[in-house]
Amino acid sequence: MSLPRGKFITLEGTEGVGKTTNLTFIQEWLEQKNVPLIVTREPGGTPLAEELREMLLRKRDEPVDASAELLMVFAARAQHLNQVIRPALERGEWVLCDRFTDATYAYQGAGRGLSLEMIETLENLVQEELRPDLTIVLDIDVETGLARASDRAALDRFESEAVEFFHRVRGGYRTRVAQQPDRYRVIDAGQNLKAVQSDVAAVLEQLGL
Ligand code: Z5A
Repeated sequence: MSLPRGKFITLEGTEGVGKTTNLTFIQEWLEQKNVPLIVTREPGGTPLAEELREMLLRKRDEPVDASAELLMVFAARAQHLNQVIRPALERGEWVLCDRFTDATYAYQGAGRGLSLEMIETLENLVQEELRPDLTIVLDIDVETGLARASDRAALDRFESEAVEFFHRVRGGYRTRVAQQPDRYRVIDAGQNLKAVQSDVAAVLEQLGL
C-alpha cells in the first residue's frame, strides 16, 4: 500500500517581508500537530543547489545575463526536487519550502522581464506535474520591506537592485495570485508580528489538522 503524498507548502514574498521569521512559526505550528515535516529553501536545499545559490547571490563585476540566471535557478531546482522534495513527499512527509517557482515568475519574469512562457516551459520540464498545494504570500509595501531588510550587514546581488525592481517583483506575485487564487493565501505582512502570525495560523487552521 502506498502512503498518501505529503503536502507541499511554500512561502513567498518580496524583500524584508519576514519569510524567515514566519517559516519558523509555521514549522513549530505543524510540528505541534505531529506533521512529519522537512523544511528547506530555494535556491538551495542540497549541497549542489546551495553552491548554485551562492553563485546566484554573490555580487560580481561581470553582468549576469538574465537567462543564465534563470537556467541556474532551474538547475538548482531540478537537483533539489529530485534529491529532496519528491522523495520526502513520496515518503508521506510534508515539505515546507522558503520560496519556489513563484519566485522565478516574480523575480526573473516580472523583475528581469524574461518571457513567462519560457519560465513555464522550464517549469513543466523540471517539475512535470508537481506544484505546491498551498502558497502563503507575505505582502508588504516595498519601501517598508526594504527598510526592515536594511539592517543586514552586506547586501547580496538581488538585495542591491533598485527599488523599481522590487515593485515589479511585488506586481509579479500579485498577478500570480489573481490568476490562480485557490492555491494562494495572501497575508498583510505590514502588520506587527503578532498579527501576521495570527493570520498565518488562521490559514494553517484551514488545513484541518
Ligand atoms: N530568487 C530568485 O530570483 N528566483 C527564484 O526562483 C528564487 C529565488 C527561488 C534569495 O532569497 C534570493 O533568491 C531572493 C530572490 C532570489 N532575493 N531577494 N531579495 P531569500 O529568500 O533567501 O532572501 P530574502 O528575500 O532576502 O529573504 P530572507 O532572508 O528570508 O528575509 P525576509 O523574508 O526578509 O525575512 P526576515 O529576515 O524574517 O525579516 C526581515 C526583518 O524584519 C528581521 O529583522 C525581522 O525581525 C523583521 N520582521 C519580520 N516580521 C516583522 C513584522 N511583522 N514587523 C516588524 N518587523 C518584522
